[in-house]
Order: sequence, then structure tokens, then C-alpha cells
Amino acid sequence: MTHAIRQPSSRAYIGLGSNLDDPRMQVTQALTELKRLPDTVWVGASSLYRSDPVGPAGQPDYINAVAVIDTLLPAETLLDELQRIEQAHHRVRKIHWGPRTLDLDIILFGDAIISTDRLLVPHPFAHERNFVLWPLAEVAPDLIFPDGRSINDLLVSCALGTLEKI
Ligand code: ROI
Repeated sequence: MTHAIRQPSSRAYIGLGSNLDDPRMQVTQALTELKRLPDTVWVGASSLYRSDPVGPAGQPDYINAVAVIDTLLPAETLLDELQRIEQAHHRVRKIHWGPRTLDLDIILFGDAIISTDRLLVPHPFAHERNFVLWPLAEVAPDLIFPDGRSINDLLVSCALGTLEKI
């Protein structure tokens, strides 16, 4: 008799953002696609949020959300899958920090701290962006970052500001 070997899965938090080509549809569709990732169990997603753009002025408002998955994929393979989904949304990004059709970022990957050419996890700006932290707190109110800071500590220094749950 053979036994399946159970690998430990990692709980990953994915940030979604869009401000072009019907952003609400882009994010909703991407959530559906995340539900179909291989070797991955869907845990849930935050509400959608409308946020003011961070970066060059004059670009449209963003729609943001955070998804939660338990995945057996290595972080780099998850990144490949996210980039495949971004490409399928005909992602355009002409200027740095400019408008984009769909952005999928790995915010956290279990307790991993990753620093490679392709990946920085935890996402280096997550702790200072209201459009990441507030949706994250909605889905994971007891979350602790790998450096030991709690989501509640981070929220104290990251005002809700003009972020709107929609
Ligand atoms: N601004 C907002 N509000 N939401 C985003 O998802 C977002 N993503 C980005 C930049 C251009 C930094 N600004 C953003 O990558």
C-alpha cells in the first residue's frame, strides 16, 4: 500500500489592483481565476475597495482587494501563475507607478522572507499602503507579519484616509 505524502501548504495573501479597462470587472475576474490555481485551496477574499492612486497624479482611481489561498506551489511558481493571469488581462504598464490593467502581488507567503531578483516578500510597501493593509485586516484580523508586527500595530500608523469599501 502506498501513502500520499502530505506537503505543508503555505497561506499566501495576494494583493489585487486595477485602474484601467473596467477595474471592478478586472479584479472580480482575477479573483475567479485565483480560485482555479493548481495545487491551491481557495480560502477567501476581502471586499473590493476604491482607492486614490499612489504614484503620478492624474490617473484614475483604483479598485483593490486581497485574496487568501493555501498553496502547495513554491513562491516562484505562484509568481509565474500570477504573471500568467496578469498577461491574460492584457496588462499594460507604460510608466513606473502609472496606471495598470491588473496587478497581482504576493503580499505574504506564510512566514517566508524572500529577497530575489523576482520577488520581495513581504511586499516592501504593504505596511504603508492603506489599500493593502485595510483589506488584509478584513480577511486576517489576527495576522502577524514575519517580523513580529501585528496587523493592528500596522493599521495604527496607516490611516484609512479616503479608502472606501464598495
Ligand atoms: N495606487 C492604488 N491606490 N492602488 C494600487 O493598487 C496601486 N498600485 C500601484 C501604484 C501605481 C503604486 N499605485 C497604486 O502599483
